Amino acid sequence: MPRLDTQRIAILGAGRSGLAAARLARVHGASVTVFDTGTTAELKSKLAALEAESIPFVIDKAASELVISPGQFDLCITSPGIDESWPLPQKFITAGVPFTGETEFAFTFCSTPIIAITGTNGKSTCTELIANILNGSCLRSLPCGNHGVPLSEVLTSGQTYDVLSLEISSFQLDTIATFRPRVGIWLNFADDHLDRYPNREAYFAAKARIFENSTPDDLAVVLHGEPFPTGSARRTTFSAFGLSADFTFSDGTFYAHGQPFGSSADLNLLGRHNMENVLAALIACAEFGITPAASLQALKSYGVPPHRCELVRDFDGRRYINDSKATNVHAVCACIRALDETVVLIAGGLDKHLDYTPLRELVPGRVRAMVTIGTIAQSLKAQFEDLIPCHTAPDMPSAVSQARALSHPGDAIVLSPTTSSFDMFSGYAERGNVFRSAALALN
Ligand code: UMA
Ligand code: ADP
Repeated sequence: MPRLDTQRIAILGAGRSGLAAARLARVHGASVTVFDTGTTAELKSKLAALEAESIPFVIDKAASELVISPGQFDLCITSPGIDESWPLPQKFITAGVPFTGETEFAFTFCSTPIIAITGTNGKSTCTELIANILNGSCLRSLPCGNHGVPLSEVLTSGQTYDVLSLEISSFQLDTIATFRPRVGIWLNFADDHLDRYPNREAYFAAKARIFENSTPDDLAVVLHGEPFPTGSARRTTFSAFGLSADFTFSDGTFYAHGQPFGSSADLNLLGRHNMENVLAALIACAEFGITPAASLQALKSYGVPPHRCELVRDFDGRRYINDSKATNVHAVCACIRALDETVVLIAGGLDKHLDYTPLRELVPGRVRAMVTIGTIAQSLKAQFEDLIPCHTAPDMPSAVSQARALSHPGDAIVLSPTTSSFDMFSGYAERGNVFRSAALALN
C-alpha cells in the first residue's frame, strides 16, 4: 500500500467524492487541500465538515482565481463531476501536477475484489442486484461507486467486504490508469452525456476503458453483439433479445449455454431490460462460486428502487408510472417496451442534444400522445407532432392533468423524460416525487 507522508495533495471538488478522497489521503499521511469553485452559500454544509476535520480549503472566487505554481502540489485528485478540460483542473495540469481521479486513487489502496458495472442504463439496478445476491449468499458486499458511496469512503468506513459491487460512470473511467476490476460488466451503450463529451465515440471510448487493464484472470460480462475490445479478459455474453448469447432469457425462462436454469416468475422486476440486468448480475456472481439458480433465489425479495418504471397508482382505469430516472432515449424505449399498455408520455427537461430517432421508431402504435416540459419542451414537441398529438405544459401537475385528459381507459401515463431535470428540479428524484404527488392528487 503506498505511503503518502510527504505528499501535498490537491483535491478538486468538495462533493461526496472529494471529501472521501481527502479523508483517505489523510489516513495515509498526506497533507490535503480541497478546492471548489462553488459559491460559499452552495458549499455551506460541506465547509462545516471540512472545518470540523481541520481540512484546509479554497473555494468560491479564491478557487476560480487561483494560480498554481509548478512544484506546489505532488498530486491532484479530481471528482467525477469535474471535467479535466475545465478551468479548475487546467490550473493544476498546466503547472505540471500529476492528475488522477477519485476512483483510481482509491483503487490503489483497495485489496477487495471488485465487480465493476458500467453501461448507459441499468448500472444502479445491476449494482444493487449483485450486492443483494452476494449478501444473500454470505459474501459481504456493498453497492458503491457512482451508486452513491465513493470507493474512498468504503475504504475509510472501517468495514470490510468480500466483494464490492462498484457502479462506475464514464466520468470516473475518464481518469483511471491502473483500475482493474476482477469482473467488468458492460450492460449496454446508447447516446447520453453529449453535454460533456464532444461526440458519442468519445463517450463510448471513456466507458470502454473499464477493460483496459484486464488480464486472463478477469472476466468481461458483455451485452451480446457489442463489438469492442475487452482486453485479455475472458468474455461471457448475455441477452434477453435473442438466443445467441451465452446467457439468455426468453418467455420467462433463463438459459445458460442453452440449458434452462430458472424462471422470472418470482422476480419483482418489469421488462426484458431488467432481465438483462439480472443476467449480467448472475454471470458476475458465478465468478465467486454462486450458481445462477442460487442467485435467482436470492433475488426473490428484490424490488427496483423508486423512479425506475415505478408503479405509482392504478386509478380510473389508467396506470401512472414514474420513470424519472430515464434521462436518455434508450431508457425511455426500454420502459415503453416493458409496458403492455398504450402510453401517454410526459417527457422533457434540459436539452442534452440526443438523437430521438429510436423513440420516433417506437412511437407509432405504442404512444398515444406526448406532453412535453422543460427547456426542451418546444423542440421535443416539434420532433414528434407529425406522429402523435403533442402538447407543452408549464409544470409537472399540469403535465399530469393534460396527460390524463389525452389518455383512454387502459392506457399508462408515464413520466419517462429522456433527459436531465436540472432546469426545473434539483434532480431526477425531486422530479419523480413531484410527478408521484401530482398523480396521487388526481380525483
Ligand atoms: N465543482 C467545482 N468546479 C467545477 C465543477 C464542480 O469545484 O468546475 C464542485 C462543485 O461545486 C461541487 C463538487 O464539485 O461541490 C461536486 O463534485 P461531483 O459533481 O463530482 O459530485 P460528488 O458529490 O462527488 O458525486 C460524484 C458523482 N457525481 C457526478 O458524477 C456528477 C455521483 O454520481 C456519485 O454518486 C458520487 O460521486 C460518488 O461516487 C451522481 C451522478 O449523477 C449520482 N452521476 C452521473 C450519472 O449517474 O449519470 C455520472
Ligand atoms: P443507471 O444507474 O445506469 O442510470 P438505473 O438502474 O438507475 O441505471 O436505471 C436508469 C433508467 O434506465 C431507468 O429508467 C430504468 O428503467 C432504465 N433501465 C434499467 N436497466 C436498463 C437496461 N438494461 N436497458 C435499458 N434501460 C434500462
